[in-house]
Amino acid sequence: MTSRHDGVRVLTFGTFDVFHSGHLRLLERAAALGDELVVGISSDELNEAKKGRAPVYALADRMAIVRALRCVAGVFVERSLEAKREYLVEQGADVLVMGDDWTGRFDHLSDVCEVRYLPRTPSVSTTAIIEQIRGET
Ligand code: C2G
Repeated sequence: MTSRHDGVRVLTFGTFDVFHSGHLRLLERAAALGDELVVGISSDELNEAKKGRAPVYALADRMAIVRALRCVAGVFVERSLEAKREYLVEQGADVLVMGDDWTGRFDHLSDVCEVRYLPRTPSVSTTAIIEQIRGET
């Protein structure tokens, strides 16, 4: 995606591993805040650093799933949590949307664009799904 665009561009970030309804609801609500939604998908290395385990689905598959959604205009790779400012500028973001588990963490970027936190969907998570499949719950 380039930064040349009309209308309000919304950006969000995440791993979106073992894609589930909580991910979908977050993306649909983010998309509704503007005209197009662009999603930064965490690299396998970044996910490992964030969550202490490799993702179940590799980056190319996670990107293909998110890119295919009707509410998503485009995707790019997020390689570093600290590079948010660069990504927002590069992508021409008007709004940054994050789940409310990140509340306050990105307020310092509000000079670049509007920063919004949306409530997470309760009772669904990739970790819980993995544990359930393993028979641990
Ligand atoms: N999410 C949600 N409800 C859930 C689970 C996840 O709304 N039950 C949201 C998260 O808040 C996040 C998005 O779905 O906004 C993607 O979730 P993750 O893949 O867990 O993303 P995360 O590891 O928080 O990555 O730069 C920041 C990160 O890359 C965010």
